[in-house]
Amino acid sequence: QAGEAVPPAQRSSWTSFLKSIASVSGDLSSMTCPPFILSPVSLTEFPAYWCEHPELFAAIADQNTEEQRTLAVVKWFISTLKGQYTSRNESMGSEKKPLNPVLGELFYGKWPDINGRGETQLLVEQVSHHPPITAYAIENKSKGVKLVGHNAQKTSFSGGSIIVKQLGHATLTVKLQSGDVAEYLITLPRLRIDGLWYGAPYIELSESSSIISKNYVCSIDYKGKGYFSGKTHSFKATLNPAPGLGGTLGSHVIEGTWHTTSKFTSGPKTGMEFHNVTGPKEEVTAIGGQTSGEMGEFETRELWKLVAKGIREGDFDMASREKSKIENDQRQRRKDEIAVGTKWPLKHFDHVDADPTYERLGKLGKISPATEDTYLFKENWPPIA
Ligand code: CLR
Repeated sequence: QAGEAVPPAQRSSWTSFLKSIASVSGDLSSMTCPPFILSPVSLTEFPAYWCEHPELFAAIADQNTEEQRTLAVVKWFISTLKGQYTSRNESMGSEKKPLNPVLGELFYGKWPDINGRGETQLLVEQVSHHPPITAYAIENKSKGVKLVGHNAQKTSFSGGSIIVKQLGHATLTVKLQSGDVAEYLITLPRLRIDGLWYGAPYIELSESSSIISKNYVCSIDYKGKGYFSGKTHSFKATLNPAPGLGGTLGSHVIEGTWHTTSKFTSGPKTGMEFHNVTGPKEEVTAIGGQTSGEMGEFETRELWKLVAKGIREGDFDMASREKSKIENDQRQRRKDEIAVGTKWPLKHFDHVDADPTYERLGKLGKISPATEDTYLFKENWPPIA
């Protein structure tokens, strides 16, 4: 039945929301939703999903061969998908609409050093509001592993589902003992948000994404119920030596479901387990980026404190009042900037029109578009003045 999972008082507002998304396409972030579907968490916190298995991130540095290192990168990547795409269902009962970050919004965090794996730092900055673009850097300095990326979404509506095309990409770099740096270009899958009719949205991944280095091209295909294995959240990763290479580099195929386990189904390791995320994850510890160790006014949890409180406690009047304050303040800032001819300065990133790494590695995996703009990390970890 339509709106089955929606509180009765919000059903008509849910149906009109569904009607409006069918007609608005492109950017869902600024649409008004009924309260039951609001999440108290801003999108600037989402990059933390990249490292909820810090030991797998660190392990990328501990491999002896390029083949093993590539497998470690793919294993870390696949192991992040459960958090990225199912964790709101687990913690809040369904997918929800995150808070739409303001320009310059910041989020800092870390995962502690346990068992010598080293500390991992996280830094996120909202680098654009219209359209929403989030840039991030994650680094385990003692291991020499770093991920820098940005993402945006383009949404459309099809067959009762929201289709989200992810724009942007990430680059993972590993400092090798030899002094060389291994680079991996990471592209992102397409999302379909199903279950809207019932008011219980959830994500399924579709199409494919890639992980490409100068030695290997890994392409990952995603399917839901009724495809390959008929199981929800299925994937198939195919690793092949980059064009022109071969020799000692082996090929591998891995199949399974990304929210549980997978194994090698072709290649020298056939039959062996590949990834397993049925165990616990490690949530990020948020930290203040100020020299005092406190959170500044643009740091996510400080900025949205009262809105989040309102959503958590069911005080939606307060939530919307506080949200309007933030939005009005933003409008005023943009007006003032226009009046004096300045632009909001980004703290941690520089926008550039082309990314040579993306172009060079993208070519090996024949990914499109052939070129993409990017945000270069200024390497200025907090505390910041
Ligand atoms: C952001 C980047 C992360 C992975 C990720 C997971 C969930 C996605 C989110 C991204 C972007 C925003 C998103 C969200 C799920 C729902 C939400 C698409 C890609 C939209 C804006 C809200 C739709 C509203 C319905 C739930 C009603 O690495």
